[in-house]
Amino acid sequence: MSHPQFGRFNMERTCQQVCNVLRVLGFLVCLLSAVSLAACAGVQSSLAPAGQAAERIAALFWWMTAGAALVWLGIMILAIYATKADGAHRQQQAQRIILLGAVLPTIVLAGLLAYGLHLLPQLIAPPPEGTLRINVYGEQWWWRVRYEPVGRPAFELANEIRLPVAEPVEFLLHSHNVIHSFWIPSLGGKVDLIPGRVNRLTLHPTKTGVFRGTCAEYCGTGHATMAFNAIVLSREEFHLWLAQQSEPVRESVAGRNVESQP
Ligand SMILES: [Cu+2]
Repeated sequence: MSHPQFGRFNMERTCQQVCNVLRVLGFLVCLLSAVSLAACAGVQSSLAPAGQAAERIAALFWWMTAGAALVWLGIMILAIYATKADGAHRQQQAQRIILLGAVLPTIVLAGLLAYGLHLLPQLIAPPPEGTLRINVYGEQWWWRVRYEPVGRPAFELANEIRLPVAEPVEFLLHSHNVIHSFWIPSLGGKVDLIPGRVNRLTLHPTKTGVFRGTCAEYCGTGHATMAFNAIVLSREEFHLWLAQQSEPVRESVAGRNVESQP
């Protein structure tokens, strides 16, 4: 049987240890948050959204972060409360702690699940009729991008995709070799390119600019360099560029422009 003084001493020491651990954890959380927030900007960040899908995914990320922080804070408060439990009421306090420790995470996680499920139909909704379609082929290890404008000759780009702002674009994703994954973090989520089938992804840019896309599935020795630029232009600039790309090629010979047949 422990001495009352000895028992109180242990409790105070435990409280002190918990407070010290919380201080260290608080410092680490602040440090990690500062480092993480510094990495939120840039041309390849899903936390600097420039597209409708990316905005929804970023919102989900921040709600999940807030939910995790709330659960962590609640559990820490309950842990401190537990160390201060009075012996006479320990049984009653233990029941409260168990109840709150089960209820709080359940409510927070259920809310996050409902929010995530609510976003799903918006993220995979098919595009409206007449949406611009761009074929993307995953090569080893580069991206072949093929435009097929209606009533005009098709043309291809390498490691570059041009898009209009404020318009949905549907990507048809092909692969004839291995599995790749098409991802422009600033514009939306990722979708795999799987040999033998054509996957679809709809993106809707909301800002002009140059964003970086990448392959998000290890596909061989050149995987790390399999990146591309997604250039989002104003509608006028994009449609002018599209019309120019479909024009016959002009070659400069001895200072003269010579038009070749398409
Ligand atoms: Cu790849």
